[in-house]
Amino acid sequence: RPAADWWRSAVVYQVYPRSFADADGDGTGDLNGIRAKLPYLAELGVDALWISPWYPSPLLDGGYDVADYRDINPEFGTLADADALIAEAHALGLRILIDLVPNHCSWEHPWFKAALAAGKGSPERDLFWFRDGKDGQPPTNWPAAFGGPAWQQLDDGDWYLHLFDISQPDWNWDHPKVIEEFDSILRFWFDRGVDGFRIDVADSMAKDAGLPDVPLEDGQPTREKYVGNPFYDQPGVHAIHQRWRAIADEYADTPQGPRVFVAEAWLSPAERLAQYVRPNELHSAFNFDALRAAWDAKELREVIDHTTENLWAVGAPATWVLSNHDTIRHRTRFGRDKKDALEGAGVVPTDLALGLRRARAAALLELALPGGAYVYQGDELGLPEVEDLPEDVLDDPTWERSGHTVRGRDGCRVPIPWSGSEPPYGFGPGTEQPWLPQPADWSPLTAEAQTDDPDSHLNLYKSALRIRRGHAALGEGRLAWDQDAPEGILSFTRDPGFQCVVNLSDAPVPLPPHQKILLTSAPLSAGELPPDTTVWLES
Ligand code: TEU
Repeated sequence: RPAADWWRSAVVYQVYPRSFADADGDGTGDLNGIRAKLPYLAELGVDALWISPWYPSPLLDGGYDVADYRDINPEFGTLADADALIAEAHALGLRILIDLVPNHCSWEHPWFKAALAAGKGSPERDLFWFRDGKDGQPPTNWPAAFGGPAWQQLDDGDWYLHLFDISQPDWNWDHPKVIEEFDSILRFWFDRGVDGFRIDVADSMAKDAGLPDVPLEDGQPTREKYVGNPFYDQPGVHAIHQRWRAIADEYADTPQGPRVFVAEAWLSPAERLAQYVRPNELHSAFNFDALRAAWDAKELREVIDHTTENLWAVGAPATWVLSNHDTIRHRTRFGRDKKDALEGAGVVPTDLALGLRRARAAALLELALPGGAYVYQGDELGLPEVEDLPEDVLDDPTWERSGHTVRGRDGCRVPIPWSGSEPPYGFGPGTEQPWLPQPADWSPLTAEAQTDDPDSHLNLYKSALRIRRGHAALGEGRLAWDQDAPEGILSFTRDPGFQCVVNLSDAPVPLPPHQKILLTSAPLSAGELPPDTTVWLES
């Protein structure tokens, strides 16, 4: 496939560095841990890695609170380790995307510290959103994503805006110095060889400077991203993306090939998301509608059609996601009742065997759809959400900020089990205590335990990725639905000669006419496709 287009169909593996692999034995994953696992990822068959933030950070939001955009968190390694990682990945044919967090920084960022020190009315404060309150109340009624108001008051009376944690002050993107700083950060990493960026909360940088309140819902400020929301999806955000695209395009004609962006924007419907991937803006955007969809044929088909129609209309590929570091792992979601799928940890009944069966079927669906796909670390091992983490280890700020009503996102961030029969499951050669405890019953889920089992989840991913690479019909392209498929069945063909059938009903269905079975997510019975099973056919 032409290198210039690699991102249109890439399978990208998300690494959450803190929890991936620990080379130095301190219990926290690191860059040298990732380097040691590059051969594993090459063998798995993915095209690229997206590495969640690796910058110096107090880790109050797992690194999405950046204190220095041009260095590596000493807990994770050094710039020299990053250079080596990039070079070694490239040598194995793996591209590297890193995370850009442009909406906010950490309160430990030197420019925020300078703004605090410089005091009310200082030019240093203009780089952020410092305002007077209204009658002792915050300047607006905006809610923070993790709970509480989006404004924090200082002793000198000023309030500063933080759409996320209080430790994450929002940058003022109306200020030229902020704009220029991020131009320079992009060039810094492009010059070091990264292939692109995942843009954190790509719909949030521009704010309505008139600072209007948001509407109330049941007496509380709404958290909805409604059209006209003063801090999400503001028209001004597109000029920023166009500027970044122009910078990426300066690198397009180098032997390394194009540098690319993927937008993280939890924006629905797909008409709104499509604005972010117009030809002079970002290259692709996570499609979270599919992640939020239930295990339901009708709903999934609607999401697939709606997404592809809107993205293709602007020439962008679709980009499928099942899990990431912010959501309940999909094995767990699919093992729950539809209405409870995205509920918090530990509160609803879950059938993990059913969840695993559906996770297998979902993997083959995701990898057969047109466009690119993301695999979150541990998806390939079939890891479930860890729902019973003791309260005293919970680290995600949503736990604290919600007044302990939300258990938070730690359960999908538990360190990866690589080998062995007990924690820390080879998380690192010298690791004694991983930063989050791993369950006692994960030994069958380790990469080592799954390597030699031909029916393992890991080997299903490997087979699917191998077939996907070699098959002309897979990756970028179009699909045609089988309009006669019975209710509960998703069936589509892709040219040349490929068919994918997913049974989301609770009864077996006959297989359509075919030449050869390429892959199934579970054994077939007498020529029939059992419930919660996907098959790839040569048609
Ligand atoms: O997430 C942005 C986001 O809007 C949500 O997924 C968010 O995690 C959720 O509303 C919390 O309940 C991105 C990152 O992926 C996330 O890890 C960061 O915490 C967040 O931005 C702030 O940088």
